[in-house]
Amino acid sequence: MSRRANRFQNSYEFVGKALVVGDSGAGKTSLMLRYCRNQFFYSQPISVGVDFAVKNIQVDNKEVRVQIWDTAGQEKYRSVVTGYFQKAHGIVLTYAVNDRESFNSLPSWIEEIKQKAPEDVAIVLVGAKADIGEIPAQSEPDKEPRKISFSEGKAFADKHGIKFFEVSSKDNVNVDEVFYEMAKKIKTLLEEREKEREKKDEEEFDTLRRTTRLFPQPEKKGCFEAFLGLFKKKKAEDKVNVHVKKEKNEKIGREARSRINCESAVRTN
Ligand SMILES: Nc1nc2c(ncn2[C@@H]2O[C@H](COP(=O)(O)OP(=O)(O)OP(=O)(O)O)[C@@H](O)[C@H]2O)c(=O)[nH]1
Ligand SMILES: [Mg+2]
Repeated sequence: MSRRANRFQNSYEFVGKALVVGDSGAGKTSLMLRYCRNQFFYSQPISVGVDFAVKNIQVDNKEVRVQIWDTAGQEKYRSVVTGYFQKAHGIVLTYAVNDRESFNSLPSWIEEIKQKAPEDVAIVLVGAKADIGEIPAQSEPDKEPRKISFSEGKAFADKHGIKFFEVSSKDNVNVDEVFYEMAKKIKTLLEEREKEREKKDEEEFDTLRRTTRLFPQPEKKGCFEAFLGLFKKKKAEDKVNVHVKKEKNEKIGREARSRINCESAVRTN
């Protein structure tokens, strides 16, 4: 997933996976739908599994292809959802500003992320439904009023050293900003990993060079560099092939999940 892919004829240069997580009803699906399809539904069905959309996001003149995974927030899906953490490059942790319980759950989400996601995973905290005020709007009289202030959300984010946005999927406020920030963080993370990988490849090549007479010695400059280049290219191609295969499998999985989603329950609140 984390390969630069432009040299293999794709337009994007970085590929990453961002999960949108948080309690049920926090506004995850609405956030993704607003961002990916510019849609909003007052009555959004409860998610029953995991679904994803893909967006190419331009960061510093580079294309970052982000797979955005919308997860189910209900407790019964928790272990399925956290099972995806290991492969995540980014996590959009979501609570609703009018739902204290979803805010109180944040420490346990952070704990799970620490335990199951990669150490360098990028996290963005989102306070969703920012359009809801202390007095519910006339159009949504059944909605709980706002319970968590901006400063309370910000204090939590600062304490954990993560970036914070209040967003409204309904009014399309700060939605693009969340995913742009995520793409930026994913790009940095992938660049760091790429550097790390190149260093390892060179070390591996060096070990091979020292242990076999087939490889040229560094004194033979041009020849040595050509061999090192070929070695790196082969390793990169191997990884891209794995990536292409994975995307294919994920597409098949997505079609199956879409069928399941058609049977999803309708929210009752
Ligand atoms: N006023 C307002 N309502 C919102 C906003 N975002 C989501 N909602 C509403 O909140 C409810 C829950 O939103 P969802 O996006 O389904 O929440 P979810 O986090 O995906 O929930 P699960 O799928 O159960 O995990 C829906 O009725 C949405 O219409 C928002 O920005 N403003
Ligand atoms: Mg949902």
